[in-house]
Amino acid sequence: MRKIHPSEITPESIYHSRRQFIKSAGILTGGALLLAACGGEAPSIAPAPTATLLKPGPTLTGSMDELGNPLTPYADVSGFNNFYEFSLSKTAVADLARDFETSPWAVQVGGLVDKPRTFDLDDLMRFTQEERIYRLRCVETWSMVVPWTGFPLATLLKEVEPTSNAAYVRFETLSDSERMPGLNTGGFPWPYVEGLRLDEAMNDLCILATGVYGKPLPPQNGAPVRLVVPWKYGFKSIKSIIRIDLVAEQPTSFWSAAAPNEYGFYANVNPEVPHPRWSQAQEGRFGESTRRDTLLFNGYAEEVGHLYTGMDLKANF
Ligand SMILES: Nc1nc2c(c(=O)[nH]1)N[C@H]1C(S)=C(S)[C@@H](COP(=O)(O)O)O[C@H]1N2
Ligand SMILES: [Mo]
Repeated sequence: MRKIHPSEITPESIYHSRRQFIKSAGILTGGALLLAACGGEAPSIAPAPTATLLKPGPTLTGSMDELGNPLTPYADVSGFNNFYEFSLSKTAVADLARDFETSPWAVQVGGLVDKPRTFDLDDLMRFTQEERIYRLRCVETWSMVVPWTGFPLATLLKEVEPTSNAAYVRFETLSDSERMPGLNTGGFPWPYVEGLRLDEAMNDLCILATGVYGKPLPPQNGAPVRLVVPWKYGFKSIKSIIRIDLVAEQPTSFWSAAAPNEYGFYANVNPEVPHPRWSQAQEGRFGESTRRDTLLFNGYAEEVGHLYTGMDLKANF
């Protein structure tokens, strides 16, 4: 597989991929002005200032996912972001988050565990970091292919030794209105929280990401550490985590609390379970001008399908 040299991602290619995206976004949303939970504002036509986009580092090794899909350019991955703690505008997040201080950082892990522990950044970086190229599918129907670096969540959970009555994992994002201007946006159930069933959390595909494109995560992508659950809609992949608790009962999540009729706990990517405002049958991949069919579990059915045997996926949306 061929390496992407940093010089290949020039301002010109940024410009072209953006134009291509704007074209496909027009198809996606029908020029929509739907004010959507989980974003849904019409994409801004103005490109983000390229000076704020970090350059990819030299350690990226892969160039496509296991299905042969090329990586979404770094400029898009780091320039088009849902991170409501900073802004509801996807193209404004990178700039607003640029000076977000992520060191020192602490992730407190506790609840129903035998060995509660606080992990600082060095602790997290001591886990063997690996590259995982995953499809990222937002419930708004856009998708990307992203090369993360990180480690399986399971390796961290094993260290704290969940007790036998731990059945779910609850995650929480930092909530500091001095540093995150979007927290002043009223009407949302801050802090951003998420949850997984313990067996989902232990699945090898589920990672804590500390990097993207072979370099540390930029703030807009959830620095210094965020969850990535590639078979679920993007909103499950909670950013900038400060707390992880093992719990007995199914926890709530930010979007379920905000709009329970629209966002369920499971949020598995499924072409046959429409969102009230978006059919999920198809999706728009960044850089592509025609829509493609959505894959069950975002194409990871072989790895995670067994977690849902016998479950009604429409009722448990
Ligand atoms: N704390 C927090 N995590 C979050 C969000 C958010 O607003 N706040 N947005 C989610 C949504 S809707 C998506 S699609 C992904 C986007 O991740 P990306 O910006 O790295 O592509 O982050 C998810 N994690
Ligand atoms: Mo999303």
